Amino acid sequence: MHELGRLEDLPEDYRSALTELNLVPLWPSLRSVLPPGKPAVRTKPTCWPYQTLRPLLLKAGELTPMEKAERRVLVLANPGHGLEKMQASSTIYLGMQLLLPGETAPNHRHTPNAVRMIVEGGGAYTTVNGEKCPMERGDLILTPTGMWHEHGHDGSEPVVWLDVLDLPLVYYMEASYVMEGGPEFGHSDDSSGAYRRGGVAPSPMFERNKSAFPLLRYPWAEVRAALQALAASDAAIESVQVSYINPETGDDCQKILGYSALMLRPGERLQLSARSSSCVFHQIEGGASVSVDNAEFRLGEADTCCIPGYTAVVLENHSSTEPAYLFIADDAPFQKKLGMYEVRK
Ligand code: GTQ
Repeated sequence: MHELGRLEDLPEDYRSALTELNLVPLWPSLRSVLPPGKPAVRTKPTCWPYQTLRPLLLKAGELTPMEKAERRVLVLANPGHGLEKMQASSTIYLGMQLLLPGETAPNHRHTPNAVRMIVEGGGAYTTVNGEKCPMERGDLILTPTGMWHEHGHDGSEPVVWLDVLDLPLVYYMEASYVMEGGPEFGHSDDSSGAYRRGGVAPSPMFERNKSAFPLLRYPWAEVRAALQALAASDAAIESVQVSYINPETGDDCQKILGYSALMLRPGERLQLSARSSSCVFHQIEGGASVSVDNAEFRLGEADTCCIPGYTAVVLENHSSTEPAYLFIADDAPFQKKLGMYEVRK
């Protein structure tokens, strides 16, 4: 590739004339916006061990009352983007949220899509457009774009969950905003009860559910059982992995970020090809290592890490007796919609 002309090569008065007219020469910056072969990624492989952040999150519970926080969250920020950007990758936002017994986080809705992966505690719930979704360890609860949601806690221990949002992307689009309040919802569905069994879907009076988000809560007990059944049904399967889907359409459960759960069998080592999507691994049960070229993270329970796109990953379960369960979030659905998703073998 040719070396291109630099800004300094241009006469000062020419550069000022351009600036005056809001004009910029492309060639000095062409290689940085279109680098050869592979994009420049700011996202750095980064790990947030739960045991190190937990005391600081609980301390936030003492320092900042709910009225002063609305959402009491410590953001898992990627240093490659600058911590003030509050993003784990170019598209993914991660936050650890704390709710103490008796507290509530007020009803609101916003344009970014959110999900919650419950990390610890019991007795809390999120109410999404009137559907009360109990929060138990490992459950995934959707709060999709535009749906009202509030959090409450009737239990006796602090509750912590991992928020995953497409906020960086929506903010970049200049489309991020929130509305407070919300209407009264009367009848409350139980979507995770309605879609309990794979292969069948509710069809009252021969009618199927046409809502964009028919299922809002994916209980960990069901997902774990699905992984175990999958492992048992096919011992030769390449990876024991399930996607969180819209059960009416089979599509990803949200439009921008995708979610899956993976079981590493005892002693299993899994090589994941480099994919264009950035991703997040959160350890639900057991332990696993997540290795890339220049980093290795040993995840224990509730630890979270993020990995940039275009990066091959090796996952390994170092236990010879216990399975390891990982929750994975990535921006593959978004990239697929744009026609930019790649897997590099
Ligand atoms: O719980 O609604 O981590 O609105 C960031 C923004 C959580 C929430 C976050 C939010 C929420």
